[in-house]
Amino acid sequence: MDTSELKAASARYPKPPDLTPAYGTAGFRALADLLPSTVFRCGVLMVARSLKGGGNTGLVVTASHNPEADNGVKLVDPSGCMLEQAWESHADRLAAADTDEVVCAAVQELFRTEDIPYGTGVVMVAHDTRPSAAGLAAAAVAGVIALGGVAIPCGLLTTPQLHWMVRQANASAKHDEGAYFGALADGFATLVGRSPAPVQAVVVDCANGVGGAKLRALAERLGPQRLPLDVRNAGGAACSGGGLNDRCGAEHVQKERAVPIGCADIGVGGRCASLDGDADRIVFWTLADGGGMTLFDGDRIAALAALLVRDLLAALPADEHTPTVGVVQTAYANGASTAYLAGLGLAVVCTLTGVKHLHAAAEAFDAGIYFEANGHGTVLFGQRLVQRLHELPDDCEAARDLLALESMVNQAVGDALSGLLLVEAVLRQRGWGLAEWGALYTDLPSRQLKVRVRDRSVVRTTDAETRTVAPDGLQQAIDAAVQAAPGGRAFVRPSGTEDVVRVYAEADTQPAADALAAEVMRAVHDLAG
Ligand code: NG1
Ligand code: ZN
Repeated sequence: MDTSELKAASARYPKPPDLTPAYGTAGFRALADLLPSTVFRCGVLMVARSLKGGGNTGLVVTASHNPEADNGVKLVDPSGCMLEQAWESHADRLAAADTDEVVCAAVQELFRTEDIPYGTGVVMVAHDTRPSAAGLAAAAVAGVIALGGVAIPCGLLTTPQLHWMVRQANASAKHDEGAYFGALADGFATLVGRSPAPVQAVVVDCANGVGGAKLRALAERLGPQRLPLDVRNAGGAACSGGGLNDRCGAEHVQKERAVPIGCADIGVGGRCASLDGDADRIVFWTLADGGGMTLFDGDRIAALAALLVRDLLAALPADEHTPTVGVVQTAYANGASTAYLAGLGLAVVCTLTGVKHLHAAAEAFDAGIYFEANGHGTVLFGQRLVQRLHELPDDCEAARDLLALESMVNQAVGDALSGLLLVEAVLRQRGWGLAEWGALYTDLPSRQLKVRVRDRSVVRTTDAETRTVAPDGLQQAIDAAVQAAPGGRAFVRPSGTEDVVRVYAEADTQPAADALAAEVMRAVHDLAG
């Protein structure tokens, strides 16, 4: 393999000497200024992945819910899903190479160990709205070209749009943005039928990110008669004082339970939703009498999706194979939601944090519903079920609705725009408002905190991240704090996207959950700080 071109191109994207990037929960993230070498090398990697997988791959420059000064890169496999986990170590090795020679050697080694055929790999490259994004996307393109690949520049897209496009492209299906909006809007139209649109618009806070412009385009496609939307914090000129993810967006609302900026005029009972910076997460919220916020998180979206899927599958004609349905959560799922889903008679599975883990577990079912509490998730339909739905007669309404759902809900990855339509469709079909949705179950009071420590990797976990095995004494301290809290549950884990250790606590009352979280935070400070 002649690596002279790669070496010369790599020299234009030198790695900062002290930087050892690590592939985290969803790719690489760091301050944007540190990232050109990492993103260039990811461009190189995704050419190799394309050659190995025999289809287009994708790369999107984004740091999702992180602050505007950060950036990152998320990598898309030929299936449209996130990069195969076995390749994360290849990504780490390339990103950490200290010299251009080591970059070339790592690439040669990759081709050898993975037995990759030589050829022309194709990588679709997109980016979010961060000021650093276009420059970093150019670094990715340079990486693709340096390994003889073809880069397809896709410009400004949400992360789930790029995943969807890669999946469609490799299925030789229409994969332009118009086809994406059409799939979502047509699926929604079928699911809601001719039922009248609500009078009150849904207020959507777009975190001043890429979701703003994309939601506007979707709203136009849907038409106000189908779903009236009031788009806020859309970025650009419509930006209401804050920058990307600054005091707004899904992360802010879910973790801080605080009303986003730009939404101060929302009255009691208004139906609101917040997306994150790259529009792969959505949570709903409203203001209660007395001003407090009521949050409808990913767990609650999963509950709605589960009801819909369960009822539609039950309405199909009997078949010798009864489709399996499962719901996948993480340890951050509220305990009350887990109990509710289990009470519906559905299989409930708990995986590690990060949608790559949830997605893989959901694929084991004919219909697999997965949502992280933070609002990242989707509903997956297995091949066997989709084929059966297509074979059923046209007048089978349940099959028609399930196929509409499969088209509306992104099959590649969690998608905030799909999530918005999913919630609206289920509420509309059932004639429910937020009150009925909220009455499905009562959340256990919970609290999430972040702790800054010198080296978060000293915290190591087991049992789907619910227990720590290091540092010494931490789990005993957590156990003691949990014992003392009525109805208590708590765990800690190092974040894979931020330089923090996350603390989660649940208890019978909010003060008890707050106190438990504070106690666990102190233990992390004392033993891991
Ligand atoms: P980390 O920072 O590893 O906890 C966060 C979310 C994940 C996932 C990723 C990717 C929480 C507690 N964690 O990961 O669920 O969404 O970001 O964006 O919300
Ligand atoms: Zn995101």
